[in-house]
Amino acid sequence: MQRICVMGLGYIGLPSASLLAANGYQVHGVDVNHAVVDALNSGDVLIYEPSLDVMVKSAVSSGRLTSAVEPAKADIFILAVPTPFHEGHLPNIKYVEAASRTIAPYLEAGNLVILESTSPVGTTEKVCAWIKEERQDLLVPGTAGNNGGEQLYVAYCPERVLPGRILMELVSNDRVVGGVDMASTAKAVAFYRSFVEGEVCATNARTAELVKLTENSFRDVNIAFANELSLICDELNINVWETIALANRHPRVNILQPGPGVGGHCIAVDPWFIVSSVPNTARLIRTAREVNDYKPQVVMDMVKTKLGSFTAPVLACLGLSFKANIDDLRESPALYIVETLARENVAQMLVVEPYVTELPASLQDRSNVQKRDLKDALDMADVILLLVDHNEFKQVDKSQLLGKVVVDTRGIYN
Ligand code: SAJ
Repeated sequence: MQRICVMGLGYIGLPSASLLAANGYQVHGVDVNHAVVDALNSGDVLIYEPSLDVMVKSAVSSGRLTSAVEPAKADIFILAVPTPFHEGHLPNIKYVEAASRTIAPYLEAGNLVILESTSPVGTTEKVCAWIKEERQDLLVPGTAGNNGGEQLYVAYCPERVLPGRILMELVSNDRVVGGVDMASTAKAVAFYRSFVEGEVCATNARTAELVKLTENSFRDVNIAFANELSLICDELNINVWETIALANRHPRVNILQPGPGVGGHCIAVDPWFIVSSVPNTARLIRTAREVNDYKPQVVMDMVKTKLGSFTAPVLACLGLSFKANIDDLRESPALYIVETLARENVAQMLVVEPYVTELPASLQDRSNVQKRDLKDALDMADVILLLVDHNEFKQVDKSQLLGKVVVDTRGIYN
């Protein structure tokens, strides 16, 4: 039975580890966070993703998934650690470096190392260099001083799954696999073909790295177009939702939806990895980021104008997560807007977020902020700010909005 060591048990590492265990691999998951490891060893999961808890429980109880804070010897090592950015939008790959150096003592000739974390172009080559620094005795592709014998294989294969559909998309999506040399590509392609139903496409590591960044930058640029259009429509006093719906009737036009800004840990981050590599060339990609990052300010200005006509206004804020029907608050423009308005004390604020049991710490101690259920908040509000298009909010009866001022950033009440 082939052994796999997965470094990082977050939104990608953990679903991948449990899926691989279900596919007959012996999987050892590693996380620096003791709480994550302890929870897993008792079959518990600390993040929410549909069906993940069931899959993890079955993998742990079958003995095919173990976890610890230290790696173990394996045939395949998968690095699925975070790649955030530093101040100034510069990529921070220190967790990839730490994971590469941590696995180095466990590596043997013939092993395959796969980087799955979204990374700037050239990172997989750096993984090779870091491993070589730790293990002069290993034949590492792309590094000098190799002394013959069987080599290590190193490849990049980005994850491209959508939160909320991760387990399904890990199997059904096509994958792009790029090795640092052809032997590594071939070995990694064979591995993904063992459990992926989509097509597994072979390329080199640098292309695979750029493909991932390109996908999310493409989406960011397209959302920026919709967000800019919403500003244009506001200025011209035209309904943006109607404009988009009508323009999309053209057979070759498919405009995305404007919103309060772009959130999540991917689309709001990854385009900067391209900009930081080629700052003078990636002008459209940079501008799209700026347009999307500016949108929360526009929403806040609009809300403050509406609140201005009330003496002691009550503001209902619907949604905190970064997108519909999930509990993920990372880089959420909705959360940023609510936090900023609360700090500026613009109104008595009633926050509705059906996907979290408690308000985040940044809002908990504020005397002007309370968590409420949807009906109460709608009844009590003077102004309603719709930030996330959760299904619960879409089902609101329009009669509940009568007499209220509504700022709808997602176009569900128009
Ligand atoms: N958004 C809009 N308007 C739209 C679509 C999205 O404002 O028309 C906003 C959302 O509200 C959210 C943000 O964009 O704040 C991002 O949401 P998303 O659904 O576009 O994407 P993510 O971040 O959940 O997942 C993306 C996916 N990438 C692409 O679709 C190209 C996913 O496939 C990737 O695996 C994931 O990033 C990742 O991990 O990189």
